[in-house]
Amino acid sequence: MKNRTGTAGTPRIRPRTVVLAVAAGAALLASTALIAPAANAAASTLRAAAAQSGRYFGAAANSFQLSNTSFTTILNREFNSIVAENEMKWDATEPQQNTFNFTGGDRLVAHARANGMSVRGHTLVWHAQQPGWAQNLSGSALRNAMVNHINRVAGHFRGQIHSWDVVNEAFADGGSGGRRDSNLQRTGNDWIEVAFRTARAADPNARLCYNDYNTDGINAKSTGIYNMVRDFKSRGVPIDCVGFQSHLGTTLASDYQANLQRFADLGVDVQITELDVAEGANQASIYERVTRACLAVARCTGITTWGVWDAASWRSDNPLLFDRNGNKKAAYNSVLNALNSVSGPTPPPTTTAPPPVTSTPPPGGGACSASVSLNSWNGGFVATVRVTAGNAAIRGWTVRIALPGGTAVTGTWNAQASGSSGTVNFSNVSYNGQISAGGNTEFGFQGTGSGPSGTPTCTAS
Ligand code: 9MR
Repeated sequence: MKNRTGTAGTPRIRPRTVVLAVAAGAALLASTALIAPAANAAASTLRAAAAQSGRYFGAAANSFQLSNTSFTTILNREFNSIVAENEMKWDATEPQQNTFNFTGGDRLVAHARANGMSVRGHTLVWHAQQPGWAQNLSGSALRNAMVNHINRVAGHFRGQIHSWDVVNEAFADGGSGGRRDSNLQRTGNDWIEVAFRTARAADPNARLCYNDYNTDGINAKSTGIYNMVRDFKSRGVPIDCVGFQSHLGTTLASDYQANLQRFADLGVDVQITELDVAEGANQASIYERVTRACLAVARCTGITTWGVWDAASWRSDNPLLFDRNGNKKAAYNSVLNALNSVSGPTPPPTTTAPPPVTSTPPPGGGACSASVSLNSWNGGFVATVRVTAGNAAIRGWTVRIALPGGTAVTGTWNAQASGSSGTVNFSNVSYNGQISAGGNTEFGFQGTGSGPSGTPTCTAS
């Protein structure tokens, strides 16, 4: 019997001791809190078991739950990733246009940092849970508001998010394989790629994911998303991962794993992002099959359940791993055993840390150059500017860009702008002035009107 129920930190009994204990009789065995017969002992928590193959195991949470110590005891012991169930959504973070509220999200991030957890960001843009003011916008006003929202929210959490759900649920259900109609979709089919490019500039170290449901096998909807990801990869649109929400019923598609694999084969990570499974006879086995599918796909980097315990689920059918009293369910054991028994391929390392800070500034006097890549639509644009150092390291830079008449800069990230129209100087901010010889950094700005067309000049200090 390989089942172990001890907690981390409890002294392990070596195999030989177990043999002696068995010889001493069942009474002694029954009173032994922890039995760890294998030298290569399996992990006793979800987070430790997932970490054996370099994966994370996460849960959705709300900041108010952090005041409940029964809740945090389980959260901290079992999970090493957290996602805000609601508090990083558009309605929560920007209740009035350009007025931001990060209270709940900040609290969750602080809890994660204090407890060795990474953070999934959910979600920058979604047709649902928009604040009322955004629901009433359309066209370029909505597009600009979306870009501003991404800049401000991803900028606020910059360097602290492992993966962002940049766009959530943009594809239609049913057999069309096409986009869902929404106010965002009506701003133009390129809204998704604009969102990804904007997010990349706002937080260059976050993995950028597309996230959706009813994608739990090879079907029309998942194929529509697959085609979008393939197109993005071929055109250099920055996408790093696809989230499979996996809100599951009483059956699981036989090609669940094959579907994950075909996305991974496009060169993106895949993540199980909102897992919950209907209660009933199949609950434990479906949880197990999903876990094994992730472990079998090298680029499946982690699993998140949509909540910790049944009491807090958005569903009423007890779909999580812990019951309403916080007890481990059969489904918990099936996931833990699956994580422990499969030594799946290790996912590639993902970059989560902010870039290292050089302690000694390089000597000044080097040269730099700048190039602009533009994403435009009728009435607005997002410009991403790459600043590249010459043969010597530089310690600061200013990029001078001439804007056409009628164009106004409405937002800048990773740089300080001297003005908003005419010829504008964009200078480095505290963390991106130093560039090593031949290295580069990026900043961006958005605006109304048409974007710059001339070649920018770059001056190094
Ligand atoms: O669980 C979330 C629930 O508390 C919210 O009321 C609801 C609307 O914002 O969103 C739920 O989470 C959803 C997630 O954000 C996106 N995928 C589907 C999830 C369940 O509805």
